Amino acid sequence: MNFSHKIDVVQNIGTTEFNNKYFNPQKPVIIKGLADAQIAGNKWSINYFRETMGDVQIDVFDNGNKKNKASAFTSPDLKMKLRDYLDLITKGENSDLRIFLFNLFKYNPQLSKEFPCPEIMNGLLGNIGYMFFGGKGTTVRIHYDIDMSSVMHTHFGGRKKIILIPPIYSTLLYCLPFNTYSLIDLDKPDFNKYPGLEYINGYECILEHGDSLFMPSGYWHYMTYLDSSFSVSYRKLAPDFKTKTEGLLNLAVYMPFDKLLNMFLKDKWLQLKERVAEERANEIITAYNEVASFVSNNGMPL
Ligand SMILES: O=C(O)CCC(=O)C(=O)O
Repeated sequence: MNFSHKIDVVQNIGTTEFNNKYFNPQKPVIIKGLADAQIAGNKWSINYFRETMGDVQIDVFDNGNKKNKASAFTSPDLKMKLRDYLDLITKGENSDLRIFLFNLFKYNPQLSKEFPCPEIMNGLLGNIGYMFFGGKGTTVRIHYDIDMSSVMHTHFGGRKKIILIPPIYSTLLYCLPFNTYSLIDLDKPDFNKYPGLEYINGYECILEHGDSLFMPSGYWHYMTYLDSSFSVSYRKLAPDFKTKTEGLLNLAVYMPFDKLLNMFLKDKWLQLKERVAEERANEIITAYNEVASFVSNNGMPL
């Protein structure tokens, strides 16, 4: 595993340059202080949400719930007021509780004025900002976004570590068939069980308050909240027809099919998917080693 590749970092960027250098070629980029030009950059903090939105009832997901780890369909574990959740994650201890894909803007449309969709991400999906909260130490399991949209992920109130891996490594990351996630744990990689991980290349970065990461369509991400903090994601459809279609198929065909088989076969379905993921990775490793051994014995074929 090598995550030492560096993501380009820019201070500000116009739409033409962003499209030419990052969106169209689907290359990640960090935009420093993107939120600072908006009201949110100065105003948004955990305290701000506690004071202004504390009474909103929210769904909370518990990473400690093993059942969720093995399922694509993360269902909420708890319901509570936002104020109580924010109190819990700011007690100073590590926490497993997070808020996921929450459309807070629906409860308070003023928020979308304080942090509107960045102009460079304007498009069909541009007016929905999803919020994510996590306590210090909370991780977000490695996955890529099921709808295959590209994402501008802006962070507030602390630091978040993100490992980003290009889609070409999906098989070596043991992507479960019909799903967009993997059961590997990048904090404790098991190279005996998952030898394909040795071959993975990716990027690692830390976002600070106001920074945004552009994640191209299909990029795998593994996130760790280094501080109790929160993020907003704005999405844009992938630039090419093939990736858009893949997103549609994921949502309309693969996800419902997987849900059905999960319902009937339960653990057996997951075991079968794990086996297929391992077989697929082993095939690639074998082919790679065959080529490497040929080149080392015979030199490069000309
Ligand atoms: O920040 C989080 O909790 C998850 C964010 C995420 O996975 C996404 O924006 O696609």
